[in-house]
Amino acid sequence: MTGPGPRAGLARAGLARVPLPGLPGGRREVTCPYCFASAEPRRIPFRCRGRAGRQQGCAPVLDEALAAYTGSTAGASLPPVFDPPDRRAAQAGRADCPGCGRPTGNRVCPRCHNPLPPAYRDSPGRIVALVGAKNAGKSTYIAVLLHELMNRVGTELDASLVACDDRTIERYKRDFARPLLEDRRLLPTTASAATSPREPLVYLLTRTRRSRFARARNESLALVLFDTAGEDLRSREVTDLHLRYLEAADAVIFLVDPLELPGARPGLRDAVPAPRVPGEDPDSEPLNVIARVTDALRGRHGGRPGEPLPVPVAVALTKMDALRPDLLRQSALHRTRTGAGVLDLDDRDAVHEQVRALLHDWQAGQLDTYLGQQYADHAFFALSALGGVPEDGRVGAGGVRPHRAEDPLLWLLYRFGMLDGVRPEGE
Ligand SMILES: Nc1nc2c(ncn2[C@@H]2O[C@H](COP(=O)(O)OP(=O)(O)OP(=O)(O)O)[C@@H](O)[C@H]2O)c(=O)[nH]1
Ligand SMILES: [Mg+2]
Ligand SMILES: [Zn+2]
Ligand SMILES: [Zn+2]
Repeated sequence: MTGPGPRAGLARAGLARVPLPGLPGGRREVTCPYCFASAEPRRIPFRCRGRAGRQQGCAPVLDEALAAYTGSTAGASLPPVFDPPDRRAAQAGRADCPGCGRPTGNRVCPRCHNPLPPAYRDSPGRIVALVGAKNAGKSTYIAVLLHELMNRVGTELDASLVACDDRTIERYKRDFARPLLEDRRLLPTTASAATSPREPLVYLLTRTRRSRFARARNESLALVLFDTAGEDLRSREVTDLHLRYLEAADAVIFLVDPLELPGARPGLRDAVPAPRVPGEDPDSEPLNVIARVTDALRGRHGGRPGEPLPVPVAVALTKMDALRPDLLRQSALHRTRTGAGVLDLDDRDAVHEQVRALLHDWQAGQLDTYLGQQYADHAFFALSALGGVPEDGRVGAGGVRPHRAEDPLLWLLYRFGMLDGVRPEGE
């Protein structure tokens, strides 16, 4: 077996709560979740609230910065944007519009003019980069993860997931929820950002934490998901927006399709078709994809090449439903997650070790070794977004039945200090 021994893995997966990475000296700047430009809070512009009911206000004008960002003038006619008149207004988060005199608290990104809601400005925006080779299951995963967070998992965590802008609501419905969850059609291949500009989905996840000794308090996390096209991670010439997205990432979810690992073939159900000849496209091999992402992350974090990056990486095997059931019986991967509203650290360790063992069995231990060298903290997961093998471009007969899809996010919430970890069996 290559890579560190099981104890080292456990220590890493054991995850004592470590100071948060990626925030040297406490980040004062706000990173726009749309264009990933960073802005000093006192320079964040305001947008006039415009006319509302009988209230007088500025008329809408074409917002050129926003139109340039969305690539369309549709929806870009809005009340004007103005800079904070003074430091006090910027701090208070309210200013009187110089055009109409009405007070406003709406703020926008200085570069792309997308809204920066107060909860986003105040709570650390956590940009989660979702990456993986073409066909790894990224788009399907986004559709299912967000649905889980809005429903079952959201209830369990006492958390609400609210879109930060109307375009996120529309796009989630049109591109993810409607085709996959309602019509049960598989999602199309995500087009390259070079041909069709993509926008991140921006949500605010707010958790109410109750404790017996203190008042309940709300904690928010801005969750920014960018559905990258696997195609775009094949070459080093990633688009500018892409690169900024990766550079801005506070955490990475890296999806790996086990069907693409040559060593996993014997472990697949008979009904699963082999997607392609292994080794046919080295650019799409998981190791090469993560290496390109790592290069981009190094761009921001700098440091010496030998130093591990502080960004936590959740590495998840997707499509676990396609594995032979006997491979997973008796295993932590098969059981459903335990613990409600907390992260069960014993379960976490067990899953991490089992996936590691699987990767080594499948001659993909290099991935483990590489991640151990490049990142201070990586954790393995195994999930199924669909819960069954699709047929003829459609979800299987039982519908979408995700298995452990939320696990990587729960771990990240734990790493971000928003979810408690417990060891039910004691130390
Ligand atoms: N068995 C099984 N297959 C899945 C699952 N999720 C995705 N797939 C299959 O993988 C295919 C690709 O999934 P996508 O989500 O489109 O993959 P992607 O990573 O977004 O691919 P690109 O957009 O090309 O980068 C789907 O069409 C399904 O056939 C799953 O949970 N189980
Ligand atoms: Mg896709
Ligand atoms: Zn912006
Ligand atoms: Zn005005």
